[in-house]
Amino acid sequence: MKIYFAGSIRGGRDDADIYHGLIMFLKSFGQVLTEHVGDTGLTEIGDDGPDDRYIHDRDMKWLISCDLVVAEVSMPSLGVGYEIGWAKALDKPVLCLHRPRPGRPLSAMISGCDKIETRAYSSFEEAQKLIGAFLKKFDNTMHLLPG
Ligand code: 6K6
Repeated sequence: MKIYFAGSIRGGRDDADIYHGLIMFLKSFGQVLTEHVGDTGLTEIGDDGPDDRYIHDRDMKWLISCDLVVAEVSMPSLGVGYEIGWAKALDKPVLCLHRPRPGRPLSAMISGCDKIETRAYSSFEEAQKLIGAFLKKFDNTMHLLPG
């Protein structure tokens, strides 16, 4: 199973540790195409990596080839919103995880879309359970996995 994980980069890296943990968990179910999103050394400024067109075109190829998308959307990010919109248009299953915060409601364009599964969580264990339940619906080999 090819999993596309989306999380904020230039939108801010405050949640990088959370992305890292979620990606490690997702890797027990399949290939995470976007493992770099959980790189805790990556800042929103970046350095001398590939140029923006390269990043966009490579990520779009991964998005087109993936089986499903898991996004952590607590930190608003234009890139993550763009990826979710494309994933929906491409008919990919999408799970959006967010940690509700007073005064910071999730965009209505995410929470109001009936084709996007949006779930609130407050602990890592809760996020793991939500991911497990989501993947179970789309991966008929999951019963072969440990745990
Ligand atoms: C490093 C630091 C700044 O820029 C970089 C390299 N950029 C990216 N590398 C890989 N994926 C990227 C990069 N920029 C955006 N993305 C994709 O968009 C990822 O798949 C993320 O899910 C999403 C983040 O978008 P922004 O708008 O928060 O950057």
